Amino acid sequence: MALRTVLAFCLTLMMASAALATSGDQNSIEVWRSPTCDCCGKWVKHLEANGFAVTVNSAAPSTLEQIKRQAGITEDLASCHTAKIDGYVIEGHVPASDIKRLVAEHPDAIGLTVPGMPAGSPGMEQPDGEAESYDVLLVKKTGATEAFAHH
Ligand SMILES: [Cu+2]
Repeated sequence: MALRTVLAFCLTLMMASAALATSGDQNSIEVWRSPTCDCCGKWVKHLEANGFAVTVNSAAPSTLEQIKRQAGITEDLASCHTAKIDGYVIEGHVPASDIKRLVAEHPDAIGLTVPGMPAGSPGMEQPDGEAESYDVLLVKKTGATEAFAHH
């Protein structure tokens, strides 16, 4: 291989790994869920369909509970699955678009939650098309919440 070709190849590799490094933090999301949780699996598919690289961990209910509390998700803010991305916690059926906005805006906060499991949220699609309106809440470091998005 000519030296110039080798150099060009190295440069391409370097650029590719640089691109991976910058997008890695904001695209890689780790999820903890109960192995029997059907809507959790559907939410993971929603994230993958929106370009996230998802790592899924099966966790027993007591472990899940512990992960939520350690992340600052109290019982009234809790839902089924818990995820972490770029230093933030994502609780429940948060739409991928809101996660992308969170990591782009990078607010000083714990993360986002959709408490409970509203019908029609990503992963909670109903066979009859029923959809409730719901808020995505930004959880501040003080534990206070504010509306981040409304759907
Ligand atoms: Cu769910």
